Amino acid sequence: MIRTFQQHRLRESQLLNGLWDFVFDKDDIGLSEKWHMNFPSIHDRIPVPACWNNELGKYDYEGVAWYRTWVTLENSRHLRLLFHAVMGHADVYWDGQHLGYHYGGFTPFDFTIPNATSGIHELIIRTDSTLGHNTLPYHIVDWFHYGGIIRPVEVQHLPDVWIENMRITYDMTGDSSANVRIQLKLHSMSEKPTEVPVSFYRNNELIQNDSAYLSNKGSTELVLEQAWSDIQRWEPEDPTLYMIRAVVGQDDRTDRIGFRTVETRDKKILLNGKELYLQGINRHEEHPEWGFAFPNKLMTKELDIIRQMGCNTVRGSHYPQSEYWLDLLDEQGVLFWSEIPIWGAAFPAKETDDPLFVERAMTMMDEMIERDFHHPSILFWSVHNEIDTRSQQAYDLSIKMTELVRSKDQSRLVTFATMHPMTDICLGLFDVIGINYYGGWYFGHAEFEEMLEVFHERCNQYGAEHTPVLMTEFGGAGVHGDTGWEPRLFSEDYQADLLSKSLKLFRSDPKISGTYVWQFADTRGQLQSHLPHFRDRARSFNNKGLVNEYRKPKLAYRVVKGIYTDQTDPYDWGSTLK
Ligand code: ADA
Repeated sequence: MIRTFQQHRLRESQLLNGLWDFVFDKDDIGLSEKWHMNFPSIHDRIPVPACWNNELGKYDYEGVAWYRTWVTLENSRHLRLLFHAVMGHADVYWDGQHLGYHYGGFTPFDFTIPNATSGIHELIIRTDSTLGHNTLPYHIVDWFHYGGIIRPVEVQHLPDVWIENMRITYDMTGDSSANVRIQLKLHSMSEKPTEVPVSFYRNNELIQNDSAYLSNKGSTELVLEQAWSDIQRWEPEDPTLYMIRAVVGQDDRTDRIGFRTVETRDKKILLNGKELYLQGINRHEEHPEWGFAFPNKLMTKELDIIRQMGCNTVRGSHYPQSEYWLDLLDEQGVLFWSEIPIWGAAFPAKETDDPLFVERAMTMMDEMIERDFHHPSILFWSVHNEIDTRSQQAYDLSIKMTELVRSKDQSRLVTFATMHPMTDICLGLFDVIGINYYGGWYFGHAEFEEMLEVFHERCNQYGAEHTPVLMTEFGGAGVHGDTGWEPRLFSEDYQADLLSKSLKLFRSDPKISGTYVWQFADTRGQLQSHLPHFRDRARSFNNKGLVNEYRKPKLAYRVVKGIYTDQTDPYDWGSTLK
């Protein structure tokens, strides 16, 4: 399942999950040898979706790899090939023909093939996971450089007229009323002009019948505007959702929305007009056995663990996470911070204005918003993490990114995470400011107080005196199982103590609207024996998780749970002891 609900009832779809032929192209000779027409006869087989690094003998390969599978069609059909996520560069070939190229990693892309003939078709993908100076993320980054087709590949069968896009927007006009707008983008692959019936449904109830006329191979847009007066809002404690379905001739599409407002006032974030205090964690969608191809089953358990510890929010560090995950958050009323992988701690300012990098960043942001626009759980679009926001280049990039986000979506808050809270020049550009600061880890804990004082003053100077502030990263490493009588660095005890003190400090600052502990689970780091980066990461993991990489709790989990749930007994976690 890609979503927790069925998006199409009429449109047929086949998932190409399974074993694909696979070969590394270490010397990058595949293009000149035309592997898209002559796939090497000696090859491996590898699961899709998956990261190749989790297979034996392939752990640290970064580079070009080729995949092949076959698609059999009983009859001639129009097809849509939908790639939910391929790491890095992807070139797609259908029966030897180049269908197109996509750069990215965590967002979907697609190709349509009108009148694909019946029979067996060869589908080949050339991927390249190499990170460099203008990739997202930058090549020096604190997570493992996984490669591969990490999310499903779908073959959809399209009728002549199909729904290319559905966009639902609304303006709340009262507590339980809204003006709703459903916009359809339709496309025809027919040789003849066509008229098709169109119906709209809300939770399976017909709300409008209409029709659309399309010229031969033409496109059109159709808009339905209605005033609804019986709405229940999406609230964290009662996350009411509405299924909106459009049926156009023989095609259909369902999406799901929730009605809510989000705004800021005097340093506060208001959801449905009520003040929010955010209690959160940072979550990488990563696991040592699956890499980024995170299984749905584990997401359910992960969310249970996160909710049980009293979180009402998750920061999706540092890239667009699975749609399935976002669906779960929508259903359970957990708020989400979503971002693209501009990870800047080691990203020199002078490289952040590389035109190719900027173009890729804008495209990825655009694709993320397009994909996730309807999720009520998403409150924040974050445009970058820890870039050098003391520089003019970062300022210019922030302007471009915030303009893009605001032009696409005014129903959410635009934000970023700064690692330079005392010297940042971009503070005035955002709706919300996130601070990443590692007092007690990379420097003394006492520095938090001084930092916050200088930072709050700086907000006044930079026109951010009313902007809400979140502590988006803080914490320290605790190696699972390392406990003792003294709070040594890297012990569970030190980590728990540090988080407890930090949380108490932030929670007593009325100018801070919430906290995201770094991080939920330990994650693989990118350590290489010949490179200097991240040498303090024991076991080649970032050990700042509240749970280890297999989601086993550390002392810090119980301590943070105690604070977030206001419980005196943080060990009360559903024991079955009689
Ligand atoms: C940064 C970064 C995280 C992680 C963290 C750390 O703030 O955003 O991805 O690398 O530091 O553990 O140092």
